[in-house]
Amino acid sequence: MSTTNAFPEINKIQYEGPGSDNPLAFRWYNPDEIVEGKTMKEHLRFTVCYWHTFRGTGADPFGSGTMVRPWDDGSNSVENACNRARVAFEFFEKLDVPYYAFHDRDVAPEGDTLRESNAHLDAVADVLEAEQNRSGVKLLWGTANMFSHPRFMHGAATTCNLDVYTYAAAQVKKAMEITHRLGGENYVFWGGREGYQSIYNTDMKRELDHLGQFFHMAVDYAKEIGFTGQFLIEPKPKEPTKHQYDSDAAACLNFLRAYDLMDHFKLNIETNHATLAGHSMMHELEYAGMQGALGSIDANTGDLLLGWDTDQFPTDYYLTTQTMLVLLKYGLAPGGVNFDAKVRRESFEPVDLFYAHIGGMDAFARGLKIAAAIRADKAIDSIVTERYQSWDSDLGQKIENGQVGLADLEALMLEKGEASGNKSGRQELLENIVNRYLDQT
Ligand code: XUL
Ligand code: CO
Repeated sequence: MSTTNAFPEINKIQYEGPGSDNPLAFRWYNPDEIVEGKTMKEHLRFTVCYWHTFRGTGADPFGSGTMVRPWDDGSNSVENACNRARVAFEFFEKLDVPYYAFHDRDVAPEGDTLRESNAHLDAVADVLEAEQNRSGVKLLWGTANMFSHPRFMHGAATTCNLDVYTYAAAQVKKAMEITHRLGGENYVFWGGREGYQSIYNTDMKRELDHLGQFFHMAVDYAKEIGFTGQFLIEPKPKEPTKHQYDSDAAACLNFLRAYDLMDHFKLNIETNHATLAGHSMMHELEYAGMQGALGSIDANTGDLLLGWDTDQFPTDYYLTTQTMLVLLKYGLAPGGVNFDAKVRRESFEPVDLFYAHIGGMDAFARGLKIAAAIRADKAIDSIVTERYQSWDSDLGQKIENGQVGLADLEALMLEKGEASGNKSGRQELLENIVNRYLDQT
């Protein structure tokens, strides 16, 4: 039994099947249903993100907050933070999600000094720990917010101000300790202010060297305290700075290789960040996955007509099917599907938080089923295999194994005179196949 009663009208959300018209029931997410040998719950590892769901106010650049949250007294007190944390666990349990994720400054208020902020975090962590033990809900990941406070105007690990760098290091140390204490399965770095606005005032090489050192210090400290969770970097191309260093999966992996960090980090891929980078979610997932670096996802979506990070809840079956096709291929654990998404400013009532998450969870469950059906029939794979068939030949294998050079290939083509004909890419057929599985699953 939860220790609060913030949502008295809402009982635990149950699976009722696709025919249900109950808006407070799952139509597709059936936690114990087996797909590809594992339960949906094990595949999807749904996570509620604390910052949007419990700290989002609905404020935007044109107006103040709109959200009605009867349990929140609006103060910055530790007491309010502790009460809010208890309400959050009532929400997690009613929604039947196994995980949550937070930034240090979402769960506990910033104090006047670092020491005071740490004490606030310790106090709220006591509540989080007790609530985790009571409910069985676990921590997917923790992270440090090093972008909201004005001290981070020039960055945190890439700042020109050594004192701010030192502060950031201390803050990450503490956030890692708390994540470790709460059994967090991952630890995330999103470099909110790690980037620059103008190269005129920026020593890019020096900033990136500092960032590399920062991550090495984090790796060393994890070893020191016995934290074995997965480190994750979350790519994002713009907002807030014009040039974010971790702009997409490729940029992050290049950075990790250059600074000898590949063994310690994977990526947390977010849909709206992928699209802001001019990529699709599927591209970013595949790019990370093929290099063994797919760690976790932040599930949301942007808006076709707005060019910014709108962080909407994902409801599009094509998007979730595409995402699950890649996640089933590479696996997700110890990562999860974290709803880094916020209800719209106009959806200000507590019940909207339930509708939003139920819709996102159902969309992912349906995407999982459709992707599994496509994979079972090899409906896409068989066409891809066929497309690359020429590479299965003796020559193709020799090239892939590095056994031939340009002169060998020249000799072969001089002999042959012209390349043999191409085969169709069959894109339209593949799109029709995906539609058929959408219809039938
Ligand atoms: C910002 C964003 C962050 C990270 C965690 O766009 O996605 O909330 O997920 O710092
Ligand atoms: Co995110």
